[in-house]
Amino acid sequence: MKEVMVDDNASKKYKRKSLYAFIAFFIMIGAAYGSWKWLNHQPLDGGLRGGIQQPLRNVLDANEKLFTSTFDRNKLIKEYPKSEAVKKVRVNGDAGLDTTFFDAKDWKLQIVKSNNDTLFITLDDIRALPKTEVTFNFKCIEGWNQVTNWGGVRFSDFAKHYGLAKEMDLKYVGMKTPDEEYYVGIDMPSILQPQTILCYEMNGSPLPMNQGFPLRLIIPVKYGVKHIKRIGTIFFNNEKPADYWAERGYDYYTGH
Ligand SMILES: Nc1nc2c(c(=O)[nH]1)N[C@H]1C(S)=C(S)[C@@H](COP(=O)(O)O)O[C@H]1N2
Ligand SMILES: [Mo]
Repeated sequence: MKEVMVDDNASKKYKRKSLYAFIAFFIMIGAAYGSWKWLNHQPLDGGLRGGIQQPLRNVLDANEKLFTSTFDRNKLIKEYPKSEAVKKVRVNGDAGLDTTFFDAKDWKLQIVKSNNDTLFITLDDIRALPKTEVTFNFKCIEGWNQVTNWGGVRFSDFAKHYGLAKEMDLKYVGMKTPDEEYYVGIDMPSILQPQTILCYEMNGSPLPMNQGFPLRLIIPVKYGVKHIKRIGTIFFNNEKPADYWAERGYDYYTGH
C-alpha cells in the first residue's frame, strides 16, 4: 500500500515535469521563431557588400577584425615541390572571361593611382620584372582543393617598381576584369604578403584563356574566389571595394 502511494507520488511528479518540459519546449519554439522573424526583418547590409542580413554580416565583420589583427604578413602558406603540382588544373568560374569583346593584343593592365592618374602596363613590362613561382594547395570554398604551380611577379615587387608607395598605405586593393563582370576587394596586408603574385604562367606556360590569360591574381592566403582571373584594372581605397562573392552573401575576407 505504502509503495503504491510512493509510486503514485512519483508518477505525479513525473507528469508535472513532463508538463513543464512540454511548456518549455513551446516557449523555445516561440523564441526561435521570434528570432528568425526578427532576423528576416533586419535590413540587408547596405551598398557594395549586400546579400545577407546586417546581424549576420556583423558576425563576418567581427571575424575579419580578429583575422586582420592577428594576420602576420611574413607567415608563409605551405609550399610543395613543383613536381607535386597537378598537370590537369581544374577550371572554375567564368564571370568576366567572355572573349567576345576581349582582344588579347590590345590588353593593358590599368593601374589607377591615388591621384587618379592611370598607368597602362603591357604584359611584356610585367614579364620583365623579377619572376617568382609558388606551388601551393589551392582551395575553393565549394570544397575542392589541389596543389598547383603558378609564376609571375610578387605584387609587392610590382608596387615598388611602379612607385605605388602612397597607394600601399591605403587599406584595400580592388581589381576587376576588363568587362567589369568579376571583381574583388582585398585587404592590403594580404596583397603585400610575399606569396601574392600577379600571375601570367601556370606550370611554366602562359595562362590558358579560361584561367585568366593574360594576367590573374594568385593569393595563397585566400580562398579561390579572390584569385581573380583576367585582371583589367587595379585601384586602391580605404573603403572596401565591391566584391562579387561578398555581394552574393559570402564572407568578404575569406582568408584561411
Ligand atoms: N574572372 C573570374 N575570376 C575568377 C572566377 C570567376 O568566375 N571569374 N572564379 C573564382 C573562383 S570561385 C575560383 S575557385 C578560381 C578558380 O580558378 P581556376 O579556374 O584557375 O581553377 O577562380 C576565381 N577567379
Ligand atoms: Mo571557388
